[in-house]
Amino acid sequence: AVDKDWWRGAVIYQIYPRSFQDSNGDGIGDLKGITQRLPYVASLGVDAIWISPFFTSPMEDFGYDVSDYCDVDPMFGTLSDFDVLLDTAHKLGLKVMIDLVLSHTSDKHPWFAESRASRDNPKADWYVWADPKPDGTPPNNWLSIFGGPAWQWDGRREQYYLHNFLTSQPDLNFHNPDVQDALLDVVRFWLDRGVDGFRLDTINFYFADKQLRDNPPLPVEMRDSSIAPRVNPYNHQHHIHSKNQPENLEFLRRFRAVLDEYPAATAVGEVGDAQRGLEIMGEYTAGDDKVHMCYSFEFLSGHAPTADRFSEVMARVDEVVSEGWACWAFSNHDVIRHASRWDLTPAAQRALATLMMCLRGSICIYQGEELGLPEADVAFEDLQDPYGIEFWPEFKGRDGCRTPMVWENSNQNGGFSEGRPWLPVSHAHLPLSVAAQESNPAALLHHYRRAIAFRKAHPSLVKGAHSPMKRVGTAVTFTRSHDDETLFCAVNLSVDPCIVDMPEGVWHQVGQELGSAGPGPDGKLHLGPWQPALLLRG
Ligand code: TEU
Ligand code: CA
Repeated sequence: AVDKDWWRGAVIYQIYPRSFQDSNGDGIGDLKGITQRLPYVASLGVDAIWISPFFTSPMEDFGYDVSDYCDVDPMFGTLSDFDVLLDTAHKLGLKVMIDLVLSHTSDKHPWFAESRASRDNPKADWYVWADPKPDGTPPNNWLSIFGGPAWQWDGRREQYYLHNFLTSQPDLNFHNPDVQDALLDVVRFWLDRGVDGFRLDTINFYFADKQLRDNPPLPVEMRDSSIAPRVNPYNHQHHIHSKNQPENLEFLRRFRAVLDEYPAATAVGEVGDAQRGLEIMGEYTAGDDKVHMCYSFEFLSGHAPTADRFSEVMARVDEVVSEGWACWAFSNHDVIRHASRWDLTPAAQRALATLMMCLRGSICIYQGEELGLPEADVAFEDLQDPYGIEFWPEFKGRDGCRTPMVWENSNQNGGFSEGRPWLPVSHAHLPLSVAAQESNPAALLHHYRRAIAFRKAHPSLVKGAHSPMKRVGTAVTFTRSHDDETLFCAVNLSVDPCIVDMPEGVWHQVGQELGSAGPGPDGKLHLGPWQPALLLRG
C-alpha cells in the first residue's frame, strides 16, 4: 500500500538543475546529468528530491520564468529524459517533487502574448492589467521584489501589467477562474506523468487585491535594517494588498482537491513573508485541505543560529502552526549558503545538521550543503543573476549559492562538466568535493548521512510530537515522542561548553555516532563545544 503520509517529516534534497551535473558538455546541468547522480542522492538516505524548474523558459530568472509548463526546456533535455529520471528515482526509493511557478509566467508564454495583444481577446483578463493614473503613472505604489515599481507599461494595450518579480515575469490574474482551471490542468499533467508532489513557488503571491489599493509604508520597527534601501525599497512597504489575499485559501482548496485524486501526492508551498511567514504557514497548512507543508524562511536569514533564535522560532510555531506542518531549510538557491552566512566552523555545521534532523517538520537540504560548501565568490564579469547585476555591489545576487556541484577534485570543473560551466566552479569548493569527502571518514558528508539515518531510525523524530523547545545556557533542549518512543535532544549551539540537567526518569544515551554526550559522574550532561546529547527513554 502507498504511504499517503510519506511527506511528514521527510528529508527532501533540493537540486538546482543548471548546476548539478552536465551530461553533454555544454556547461549547463541537465536532466540526464541528474539521473546519473541519483545513486549518490539515494546514498544520503533522503526520501525525496525537489528539482528547481526545468520547464521551457527564456531563462531570464533561470527557469522561474516559464513559457511552457508542460514541456522540458531543450537545454535540460526532453520529456522522455524526465520519464527516465522519474523511473530511476522511484527504483532507488526516491520520491520526485517538481517546482511549479504558478504565480507568474514568462512574458514569452503564449498566454501573455495573447493577453497583451488587445483589451478584448479571450485571454485579455488572464494577467493583472490596469489603466494608468490620469498623469500616466502606474495604477498604485506597489513595488517589485527585484527593484522598482511592480508595474510595467505596455504600449499596445496602453495599460500597465503587474509583476511582483522581474518585468519579464507578469503575474497571472487568479481572480479569473479560467486561469485557475488552466493551472490545475498543469498540475494534473505532471501528476499523470507520475510525480509525487510539488514545491509551489511564492504561493502567497497568487492573488492581488481586486481594487489594487496602495500599500502603506512598513512601520519602521518592522523593517530589516540590514537591507540597503537602494537594494530593496520593497522592504519599506507593507505588502498587505499585493499578496496574502483571503481568496488564496479557496484556490489552495481547489488545488488540494486535485492532489487528493492521486494516491500520495503532496505539496510544499513557499511562503516568503518577513512579518507573517509563520502565521501564513499556520493558515495554509491547517485542516488537511490546502497545502501539506509550508516552506519557511525563518532559518534562511542572517539571524545567527543561537539557542535563543531556535527557541523563539519554535515557540512561535507552537503558537500559530499547531495544527499544520513546517518545512525547514538552512540554505537554498536564493540565499547565501549557511556555512558562510552564519560563519560556521565544521563542528558548528555538524551540530546544526544534527539539530535539523531532530526538528519537527519536514527538512530540505540544498545541494552541496552536505559538503559544507561556503558561498562562492563570483566576479562581477561572471555574474548571471539579473537581481545581482542590478544591485552590485551592495547586493551580490544569488550566483554565489548557484555555482556547480563539486563531484571530484581531480579537474578544474570538479567533474560537473567537460565544457565551460555557466558559472565558474569555485576553487575553494574543490577540496570539499564528494570524492574527497567519501574517502575521509571525518568529513561532513558522512555526518549528514549518519544524522539522516538517525532521524529515519526514530519515528518520534520523523512524525512525533515535541515538547516546547527550551534554552538552557547556550543549548536548546526538547523531547520528541511517538507511540512508546520518547527521545530527549539537547544541542549546544556554541563553542562554549554548557551543562544541562538530565531529564526526569530513566534514559539511555544514543547517537554516539553523532558525537552525543552521556551523563557525567555528577549525573548531568556536560556538552562540549557544539555537542549534542541524545537520550532515549527507558
Ligand atoms: O523566490 C521567492 C522569494 O520571495 C525569494 O525570491 C527571495 O525574496 C529572492 O530570491 C531574494 O533573495 C522564488 C524563487 O525561489 C526564486 O528563485 C525566484 O526568483 C522567485 O520566486 C520568482 O519566481
Ligand atoms: Ca548540459
